[in-house]
Amino acid sequence: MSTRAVIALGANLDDPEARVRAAFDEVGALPSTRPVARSALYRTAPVGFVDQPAFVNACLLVETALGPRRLLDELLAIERLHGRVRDIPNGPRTLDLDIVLYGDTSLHEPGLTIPHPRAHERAFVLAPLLDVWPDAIIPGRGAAASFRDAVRGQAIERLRDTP
Ligand code: PH2
Ligand code: MG
Ligand code: MG
Repeated sequence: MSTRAVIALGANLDDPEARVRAAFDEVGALPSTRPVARSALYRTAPVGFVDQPAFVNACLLVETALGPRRLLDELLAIERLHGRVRDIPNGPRTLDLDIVLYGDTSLHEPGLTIPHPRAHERAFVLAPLLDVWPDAIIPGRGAAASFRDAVRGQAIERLRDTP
C-alpha cells in the first residue's frame, strides 16, 4: 500500500538551485517510492532567522510505501549527503527536507510532526505544495488553497517552472 506524501525542499548554501534539483532525483529514487510531481523552484526571503541568504524552495509529491519515520530517516540521510550541519536553528543550510503531508496522517512524535506545523503560514511551502497538489488538505486545518491569501505578502519569486 502506498501513501501520497509531500516533501518540502529548501537550500540556501553552496549552489542551492543545483542541490534542490539533485534532491528531487534523490528523494524520487528512495526505495518503494515513486516521484509523482515536481513543483516550480522559488527564490524566497528567509523566514525566522533573517540574516542569511535567500532560499531556493520547492516541493516534491511522491507515492511511497515507506512509513513516516522511515521516510524521515531517509530524508535526513540525503541531507547528510549534502553536508548538512545543524548549528543555528532556522539558520543557513545546504539542504533541508521536511515531510509536509503524509496522506491524511496527523502525528506528533519527538523530531517528527505531520503535517508540518507551519506549512499553512509559509508561502515558501504553500506555493510549491499547491503546484504539485492543488486540492491538498492539511489535516486539522483544511484546504491548503484556503491559506493562499493569508501568505500573499511574503516575498517569493517563481524562479523556474517545473524543472
Ligand atoms: N526554512 C526554515 C526557516 N526559514 N525561510 C525560507 N525562505 N525557506 C526555508 O526553507 C526556511 C526558511 C527552517 O526550516
Ligand atoms: Mg524546514
Ligand atoms: Mg527540516
